[in-house]
Amino acid sequence: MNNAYLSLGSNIGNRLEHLQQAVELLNEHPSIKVLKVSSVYETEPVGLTEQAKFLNIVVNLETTLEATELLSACQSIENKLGRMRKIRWGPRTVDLDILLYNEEHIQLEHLIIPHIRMQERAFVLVPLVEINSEVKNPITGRLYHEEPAIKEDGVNLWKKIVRIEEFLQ
Ligand code: GSY
Repeated sequence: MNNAYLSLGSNIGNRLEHLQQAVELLNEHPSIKVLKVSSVYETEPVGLTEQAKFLNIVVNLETTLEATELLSACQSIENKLGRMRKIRWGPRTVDLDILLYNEEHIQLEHLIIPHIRMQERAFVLVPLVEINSEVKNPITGRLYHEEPAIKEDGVNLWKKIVRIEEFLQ
C-alpha cells in the first residue's frame, strides 16, 4: 500500500463545494482511501496575485495506484469538476497536486515528487503540518514544519475540520 499527500485548491465559484466534491471523488475511487483531511484555509493567491483568494486543504490518502496512475486520477477529477485554467498560475475551479508519494523521489517530465515548490508555499505547508507535524522532505530529511515559509502571512483558518466525516457531504 502506498501513502500520499495531495494539495487541493479552488478560487472559482463555490470553493468549498469544489474541494468537497474532489475529496469525495478521490474517496470513491476503488483504489484510493482518504485517511485525513486538513482544516480549510483561505489563502492569498501566489504566482498571479491579481485573482480571487483560494481555499486550500491537504489530504492524506492510501492507494494501490502507482504515482503516475494517481496523477491521472487527479487529472480526471480536475476535468470532471470542470477545471478552467486558461492562464498559467491563474484561477481554477479545482487543482489537485501530488505533494508526496511514500518517501519517493520521482523525476519524470510531467511529475516531480516531492512537489517542486511545496517548501516555499505556506498554503501547502500549514495544512500539511496540521495533519502530520512529523512529515519530512524525503530528499533533505528536513521537517516541513521547520521550513521558514510556513510563517508567511496570507494563510487564514476558514473552517476547522477535525474528522473527515465533517468534510464529506
Ligand atoms: O498550485 C496550486 C494553485 N495555486 C494556488 C493555490 O492553490 N493557492 C494559493 N494561495 N495560490 C495559488 N497559486 C496557484 S498557481
